[in-house]
Formats: sequence, structure tokens, C-alpha cells
Amino acid sequence: MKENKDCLSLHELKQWMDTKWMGQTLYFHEIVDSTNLEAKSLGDAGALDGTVVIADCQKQGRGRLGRVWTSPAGCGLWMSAVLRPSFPPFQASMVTLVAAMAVMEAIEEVTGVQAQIKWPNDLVVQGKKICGILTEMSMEGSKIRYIVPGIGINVNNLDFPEELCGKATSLALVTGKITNRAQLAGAVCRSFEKYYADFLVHGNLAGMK
Ligand code: BT5
Repeated sequence: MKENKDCLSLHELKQWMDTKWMGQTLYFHEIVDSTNLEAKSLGDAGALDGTVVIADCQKQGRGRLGRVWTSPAGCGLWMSAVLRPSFPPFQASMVTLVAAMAVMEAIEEVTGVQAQIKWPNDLVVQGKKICGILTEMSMEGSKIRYIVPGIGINVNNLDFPEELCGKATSLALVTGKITNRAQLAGAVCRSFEKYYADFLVHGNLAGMK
């Protein structure tokens, strides 16, 4: 497998965005500092619930606690959403788990790969990190203004910087195949809608399988 490029574009993404609300307002950038920063700006500017931002490349992909998320062009799914829930702030951390469940289901649906959730915000395959999630929140008084879950999935990466070797993997390294990132993005958004709706009804994750 020498060629690891698929074609990610707004047009391609829209074709796979078979959802009710998540990703129906959709932004795509070839290159961006961080999709979380973009989504937060959109949130500040009044973006609708379910607005999604996807980039081919992040110059300053962010992990938790100021850590760096390696986000090269042409191989990953780097995406963030703007959510405007009415639940109280103490429930916000559950959104990370909703996102993790959604990514796990989407990866299995699209590639057949079974990833495991590594608490609190990672997905791993064969002990190596394939996805990281960074959830950020903005408050207005004691209420949530918006929540931004940011999802990074290593899809078609064939190699990693030295510091990640042995720690990170990708769907391409696991399956030996190229995965269509737009298809995966659509599947993530569809699964997210399902698990999030369940969470909004129950107020917890008890109903999730
Ligand atoms: C995370 O942080 O795992 C959250 C990563 C969230 C990334 C997404 S991409 C879309 C959105 N926009 C952003 O700017 N961020 C979100 P943490 O648990 O702190 O893990 C960070 C650590 O993971 C780093 O210190 C590295 O050790 C490792 N790492 C960095 N890049 C990686 C990659 N591509 N694959 C696997 N591990 C990586």
C-alpha cells in the first residue's frame, strides 16, 4: 500500500452526511489551526446545535492539558461539533463518552475493526491509540452555552513521528486498506446522534450498549 490518499472535500462529506441534525451545517477546511478552536469561534458567533467542522490538516491539533495532537494532511479525520444542550454542566463530561461510543460503532460499521474505549477519552486497537477526544465547554452564568467535542481518528496514516511509534496506530495499519474518511465522518455523526439522543432521554449512559 503505497498510496494512502482518499479525497476529502465538502462535496464528498455532504454525500455521506445521512443525519437528522448533526453535520447538517458543515464546514470543511483544507488546513486549520484546530477544529476545536474553529468550532468554539462558531459557537461564540451563535452556530446552530449540531454544526460540525472538519479539516484535512491541523497545524495546532490539541490534546488535553496543552498536549499536542499530531494531525497531518491527507490521512486523518479531525472533526469537532458545536452542541447546545439544556442539561446541567455536571453532565457535560458524559459527552466524551457519547463521542467515544459513536466512534467505536462507526469504526466497526465502516471497517469491521473493533476498538476499545480507554477511559476517559481514548480509543485503542491492539493496545495502541487510534482516536483521542477533547471535549471543551463554554458557560454563561451557571448554564452551558455550548459544548465542543473534538474527535481525532488516525485513518489512513502509514507512519507516525518517532515519539508516537509503538503508541499510536491507524485504521490503515490495522486493516491494510484505505478507508474513506467522508464515509467514516458520516457514520460517526449518525452514531453520535443515536447515543446522544439516548443520553438526553436517560440523563446517563445506562441505556447504551
Ligand atoms: C487527546 O488528548 O487524546 C485528545 C485529542 C483530540 C484531538 C482532536 S482532533 C480534532 C479536535 N481538534 C483538536 O485540536 N483536537 C481535537 P490527550 O489524552 O491529552 O492525548 C494527547 C497525547 O496523545 C499526546 O501527548 C501524544 O502522546 C498522543 N498523540 C498525539 N497525537 C496522536 C495521534 N495522532 N495518534 C495517537 N496518539 C497521539
